[in-house]
Amino acid sequence: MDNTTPLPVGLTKDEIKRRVTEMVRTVFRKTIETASSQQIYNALAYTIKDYLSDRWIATHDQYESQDVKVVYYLSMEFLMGRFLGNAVLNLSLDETIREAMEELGVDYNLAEDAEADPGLGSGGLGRLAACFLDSLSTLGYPAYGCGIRYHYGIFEQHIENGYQIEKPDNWLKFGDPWSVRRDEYAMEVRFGGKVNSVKDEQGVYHFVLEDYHSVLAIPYDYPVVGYNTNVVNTLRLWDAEAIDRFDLQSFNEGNYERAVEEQNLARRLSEVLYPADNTVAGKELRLRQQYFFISATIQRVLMRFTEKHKEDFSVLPDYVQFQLNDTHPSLAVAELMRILMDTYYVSWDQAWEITRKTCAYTNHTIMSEALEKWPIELFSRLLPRIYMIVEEINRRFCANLIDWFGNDPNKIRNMAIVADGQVRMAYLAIVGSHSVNGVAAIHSNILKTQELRDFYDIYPEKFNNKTNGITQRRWLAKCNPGLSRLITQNIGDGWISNLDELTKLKPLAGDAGFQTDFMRVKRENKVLLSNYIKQTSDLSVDPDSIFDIQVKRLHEYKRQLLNIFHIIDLYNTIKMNPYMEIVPRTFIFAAKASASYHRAKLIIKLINSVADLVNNDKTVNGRIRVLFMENYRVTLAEQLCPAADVSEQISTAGKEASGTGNMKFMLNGAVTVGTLDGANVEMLEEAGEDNIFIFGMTAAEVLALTQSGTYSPWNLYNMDYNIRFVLTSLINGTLAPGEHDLFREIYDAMLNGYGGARPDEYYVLQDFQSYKNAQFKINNAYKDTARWAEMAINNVATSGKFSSDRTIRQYAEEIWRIKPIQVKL
Ligand code: NTF
Repeated sequence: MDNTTPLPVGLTKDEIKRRVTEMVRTVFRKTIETASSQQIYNALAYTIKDYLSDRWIATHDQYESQDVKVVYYLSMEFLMGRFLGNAVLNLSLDETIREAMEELGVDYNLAEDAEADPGLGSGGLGRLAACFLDSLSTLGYPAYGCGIRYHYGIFEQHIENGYQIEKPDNWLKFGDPWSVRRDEYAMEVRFGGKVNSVKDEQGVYHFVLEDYHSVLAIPYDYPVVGYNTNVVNTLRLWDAEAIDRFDLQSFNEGNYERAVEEQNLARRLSEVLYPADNTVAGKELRLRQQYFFISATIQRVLMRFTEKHKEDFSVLPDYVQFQLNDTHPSLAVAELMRILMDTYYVSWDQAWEITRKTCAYTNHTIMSEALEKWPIELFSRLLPRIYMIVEEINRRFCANLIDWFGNDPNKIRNMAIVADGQVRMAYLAIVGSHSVNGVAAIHSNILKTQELRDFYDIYPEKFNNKTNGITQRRWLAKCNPGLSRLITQNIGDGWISNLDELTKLKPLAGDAGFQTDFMRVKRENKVLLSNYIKQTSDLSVDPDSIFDIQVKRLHEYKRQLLNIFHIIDLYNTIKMNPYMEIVPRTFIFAAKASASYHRAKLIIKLINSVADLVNNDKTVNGRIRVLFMENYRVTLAEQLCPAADVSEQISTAGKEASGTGNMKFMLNGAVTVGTLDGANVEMLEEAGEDNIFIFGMTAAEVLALTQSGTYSPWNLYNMDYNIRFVLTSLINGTLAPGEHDLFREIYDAMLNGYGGARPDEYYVLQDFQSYKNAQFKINNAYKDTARWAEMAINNVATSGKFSSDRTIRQYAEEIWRIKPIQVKL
């Protein structure tokens, strides 16, 4: 870097005022007084982006000059949340901006609120990717996030008459101030066609694709600012356009529609995110999207590599690592092979060795509905050359299997990458990678001993665990200023870059003064949430009640049903003992259901029906309140986490790979009620059993019960009066006056099985009593305020392990083998 041109290091209050005023004037032709919040927000965003550009450029200069190894985190989803607040926090500009805005007479909160929340992900997998990017930059690791610039993110959820209604999420409506469009790096991506072989001058045959159609991939780069560092990495999202924007000939012939057809076809590629989580839709467009961003990314990476290292691909793994975020980017394995062989004439064996050293795969779920398999017909039609390569990978792999296991046709058929008319993407990823990891200890063990056991047998060295984490910058420093301040006052602010420092809070957990401060902050956060609820849904909730929160995707395995059944049971109990004393509780739900997931949508309706019943019943008299908040998204999670007393993490043991919401609530001082599932297991290890409410079957018990084939919900129904009462209320009109059969499907699913599924597949009834006991203990524990405060503080104090900084360091050291850089300005 040329150090004769000094780079600006600080952005002063006056400079911010000047730039924002100027921007509003030149871009929107407004004065500060007349500009809308939206316009102020845009001006601020441009100002900050402008300011961080020097660091962004310096970071890339550093990559170049040091010729460092870079990790490319390949993901169909990046659920980033709003940019402005995070960038401002990480650049330590928060106070300066607030002051500047105040002096300009601008309401900064309104301006911040004008930013759209880009929902380019559907749940945990996409949010994890976003936390990882924050940690990568903060720790100074050279990295790109690579994905798709969907024009529409996950749908906006409205609740009408208790039902989920989906509306398109046009997050780009007011512009996209954080991105930089990089036409100079546009890539051509080819679909369809047929494969031919042609002889080169040396008489060697090579495969070429003919009669294909192409799409142009255009990268939009977004800055990822690290905390307290000059490192700014890049999130590169590819957008699709037609190669010939306009078919001029058709246009001249008067065929206007033909002329724009190409463009429309191309644009569909990056139009919308498939909003499914833990399921696959199996749509052709989805496979196109996958190849689109993978091909563009890998072409570009190899192009950059050859600029430096010519065609010495043997060292590619020393400079490039691809991390496959679940199976969605598995095509990377075949695409890298294709380019190495077809473009650079690398031999199969060498290309294969390079590919396996360069790729690594993370598994995020064992739900069988989420296993990606593509029909051969579709795959080979859309990607004929890629299909050839996958077939050859498979042929060689199956030949090896015979060496390993002898000729065992069942084994081979079970493990083959191509079998039963389908391409199995997980197996392609495993075979083509040097690392396969799960996302929590229990999950990684299940992969080794059950789901991927055959692969573990042949590749034990590949398997490893990387327990998920979350970034404390967004999930504490930014979203919970009250608690952040309190912590910093007591132990300093080292926790923002080293979360383990929170253990310094341990001695304070029993300190009466600190407990009082802690509970005061919690109450303030609950008041803030109550006000927001009042504003948005006109419901009054009592900030002195227990805030009991379950927010996550709506999925049967996550068992929102268990929660709502317990609420129905509590309601029944109050009805029978009208003077019963319980600590008032506010049960809050928020969740999006996949648009085509009928059962999940019915559960949303059920929650809302229970809310109607409970909230309007005079006997209940406010002791319990139930609330379904619409349109769950990052921004809403940021408001909910600080205000939670109880965090519901109640999936059927063995089903939730890790969970990350569980960590956010722990970090913000909620006490968890949870099963021994996913990262809850490790939360228990960290917090100790006195500070968490564990209930229900273990994963081993679930497995044993399933295998025994003896589970009988009818027995529970007959033996347990409360269960009978809850289930009966589903079909006797209590919950759906005039629509008796509305929830019969759920009743049937519980007792008889519905649509081919086992009765009560997720053991809601089996765990019911144990859950109820845990809830009863919570009620009693909360009465002892000092004890409760101690538990909550202990949770914060022991949450250090769950920083994504720890996770990323492990990926970097154990899988990617990359080193941090330092960027000087
Ligand atoms: C999710 N998986 C898991 O369901 C969560 O338990 C986990 O915390 C996150 O991944 C992040 O690892 C998925 O969203 C998917 F797509 F794999 F199903």
